[in-house]
Amino acid sequence: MRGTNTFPDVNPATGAVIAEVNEAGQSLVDDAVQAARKALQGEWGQLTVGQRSERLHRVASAIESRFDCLVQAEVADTGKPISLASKLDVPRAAANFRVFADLIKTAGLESFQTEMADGRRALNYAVRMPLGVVGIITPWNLPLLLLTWKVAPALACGNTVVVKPSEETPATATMLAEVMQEAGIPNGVYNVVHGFGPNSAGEFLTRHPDVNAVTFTGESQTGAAIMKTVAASVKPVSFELGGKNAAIVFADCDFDEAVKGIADAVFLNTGQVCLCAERVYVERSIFDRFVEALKCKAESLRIGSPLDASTEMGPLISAAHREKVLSYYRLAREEGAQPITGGGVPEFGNELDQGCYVQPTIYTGLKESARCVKEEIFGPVCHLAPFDTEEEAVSLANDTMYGLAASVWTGNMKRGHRMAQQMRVGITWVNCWFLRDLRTPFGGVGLSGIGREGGVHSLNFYSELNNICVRF
Ligand code: NAD
Ligand code: 6OD
Repeated sequence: MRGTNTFPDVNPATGAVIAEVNEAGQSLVDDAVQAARKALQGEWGQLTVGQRSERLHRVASAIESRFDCLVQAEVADTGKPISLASKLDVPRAAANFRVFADLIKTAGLESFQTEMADGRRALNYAVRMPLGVVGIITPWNLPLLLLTWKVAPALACGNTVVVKPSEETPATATMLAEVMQEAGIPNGVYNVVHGFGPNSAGEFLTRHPDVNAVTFTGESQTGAAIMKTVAASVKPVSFELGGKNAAIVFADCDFDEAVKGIADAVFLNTGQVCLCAERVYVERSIFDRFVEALKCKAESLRIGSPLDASTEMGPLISAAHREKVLSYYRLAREEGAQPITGGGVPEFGNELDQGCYVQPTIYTGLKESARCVKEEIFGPVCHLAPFDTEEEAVSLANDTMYGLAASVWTGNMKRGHRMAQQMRVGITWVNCWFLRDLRTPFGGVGLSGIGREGGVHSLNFYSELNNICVRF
């Protein structure tokens, strides 16, 4: 079946259909994989590392020169505020290419001189080889940022890619193909297929025998399904999955900075960042004051049209996702939560009432075993609970099947390090949140993922190492 079916791309702020998208069937996915394989044998496969690096810088420049178009497309697809797409999503897409363009030229590899009993020696050194064709599957929350986070190191290592962006956000992955052409990336190096997961483009790609590795960002359950699919052909996988992240606030923190930081960590991108904090533990002596201050922040957030430069919070991604988030708002009440603010749907009196908006929401009073404390909601919502000791805070934060990120807020740096080193997660921030250095390892433990990307960790995933041993 070729791409004969289409599906609508909907603007979640208004419910308007922006585009009809071709769903790739098996034969279109076959063609994309074949094009990627062929490109490995062509000009792309002959480029030196320096030449590849230079092309990736050109991709970054082409992204920068299409900045406004990419921002508009990302805003229309996701409903995120234009200020956020302009500050975070599109600049990071360019930065992803620049960082890996530089790193591939400078990252060294280990070498050993081996001494043998007969007095002879051998030199061992490793070289990087591309994996081949990499299948890349990405979610809808930071579409271009998360896609380029994988495409850039994959290309830096000399691979070719077939990407399957989320069915909710097809636009910027498609525009990136034009960017690639403009930047002189040969045809077949970057390929896009659109569609869904099971029995659609996502599954066809991960199952494909000519795909050498799969890198995926999305829900933990989807990761489990993909793992099953790729198991038959023993492909390497890298998984960046869900989270139920904790923030720990000590009484000695810089109070205003912590309130601001936690408000970002809960509400940024309408709570649709895998790193968002949905569980906030606050030292008892400042608990009531902190709850009140966060409530004020939540109630002062400007919710509105993503195209308005002053908007701070847009809609959720889709009607289905809004229903999921609202079902957790209802569940929280059934589970005995005390509502602090929100819990419903804002009213605008204009076309935004057709959009997928929810109120920023805060609860207290849930048991730690409540589903709302255990399950990832992926909306602008958090539960706050008090703690009395460091040990208790560590134990509460780590009591989860996930393990993506944590943040600790304290004025005592010794305590900051001590707490951070006890977090069972891939990333811990102290007195900050989502502060990124792209050279650092990024990933999760438990249900939050397999492997690390970022810096040399990405290079190691997207390449095979061939150790060469020369006796002399
Ligand atoms: P999702 O898992 O529903 O979908 C992600 C992608 O997988 C989409 O492109 C989808 O079409 C595809 N897919 C679904 N089923 C598939 C299958 N069986 N085979 C192949 N492909 C399949 O996730 P989502 O709803 O798009 O994104 C939200 C989730 O992503 C949240 O859980 C969030 O925490 C997680 N996330 C994690 C990170 C991270 O870095 N750890 C980053 C962003 C989002
Ligand atoms: O900053 C990154 O590199 C990254 N992968 C962020 C993921 C955010 C999740 O929604």
